Amino acid sequence: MEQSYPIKRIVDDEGFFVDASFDKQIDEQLVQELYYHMLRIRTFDRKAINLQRQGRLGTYAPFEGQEAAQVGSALALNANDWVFPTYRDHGATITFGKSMATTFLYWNGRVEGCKAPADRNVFPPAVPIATQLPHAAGAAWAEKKRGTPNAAIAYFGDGATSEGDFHEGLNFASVFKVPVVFFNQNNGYAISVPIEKQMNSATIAQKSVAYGIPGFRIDGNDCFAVYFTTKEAFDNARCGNGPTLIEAVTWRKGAHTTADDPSKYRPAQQGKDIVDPLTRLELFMKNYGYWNEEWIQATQEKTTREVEVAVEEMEKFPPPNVEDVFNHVYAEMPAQLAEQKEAYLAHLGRQ
Ligand SMILES: Cc1ncc(C[n+]2csc(CCOP(=O)(O)OP(=O)(O)O)c2C)c(N)n1
Ligand SMILES: [Mg+2]
Repeated sequence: MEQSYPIKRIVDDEGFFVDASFDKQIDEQLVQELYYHMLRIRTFDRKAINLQRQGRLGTYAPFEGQEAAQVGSALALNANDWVFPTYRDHGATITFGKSMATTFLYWNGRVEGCKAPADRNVFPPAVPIATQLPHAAGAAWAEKKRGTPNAAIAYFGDGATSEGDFHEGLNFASVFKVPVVFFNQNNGYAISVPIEKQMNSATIAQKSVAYGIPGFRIDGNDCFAVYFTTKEAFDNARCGNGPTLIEAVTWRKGAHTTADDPSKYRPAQQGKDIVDPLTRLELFMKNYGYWNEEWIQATQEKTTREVEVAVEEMEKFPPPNVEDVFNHVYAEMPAQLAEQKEAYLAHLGRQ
């Protein structure tokens, strides 16, 4: 099966075309868009880790290493599509249009951080693994019934394929031929569990056969392979051809979250041979005449500034109302909870 699903690449580790037929579809605008967004979310990601270490942000799930998978897929969407992310896909949601300040708020435990921008359909990150797959199938079904050209994307990890919701989402979507793209980021691990202990099949892409839908296995660190494959899947979805399963093979460079220590379960050398997705795009830019030192410099300054402004915005946000923890659990507050609320407020000296 690994032979039936070889990893598709457009550009190799040295930044040279494997498939030069794509040359005609790649222009400066696309290259710069991919680079800008990948650098932007990397800057966000590294800043978030620093903020967490300084006690200015809660527990955070980093995505360094997965920038090409997240940006390449998000740039293939239309503004009216639906995005169903996990807790690791804020690179994709920021690229799609969720603000960085709102995303920081989410990682500070603020309910306001779950809010989608007015002009984008972005669900809050799904923490319960794979629950967003049936949601995405449902949203896509609704769009199909309404007769719109809109589609949905469900982001999920390798570990999510072991959940019942994976089957339910793919089965429903394929039976009803709904416009949804199941975008898997196979980053090798589900917390400390390596993929080979997670499943018995050689690839995730081959699971598409069971649902009678197209499946692609791509190099998730090749932003062009991700972008063009996701675009093709969306074109198909919009034409009424139903769902696609994409397995983007990538690598989580860092920890599962800031509360995790991967040195406890990952061999030190593992993943060291994988060329960083941004480095790969830089090599491509140098090889094919897209490298422009001035533009790179300006983009670095711009993204650094954007992240700084977002941090300021997050830190200026009014403090949370502690009563919210109690107020929004039940329509009518049970006596026991009312008692706990009263005791807590008294503890804070507020009663
Ligand atoms: C239903 C459910 N079971 C268990 C967990 C605990 N959990 C949190 S993240 C995670 C691993 C998920 O791995 P994967 O799907 O590969 O995504 P990744 O974190 O690698 O992006 C688990 C098991 C959970 N959040 N939800
Ligand atoms: Mg994983």
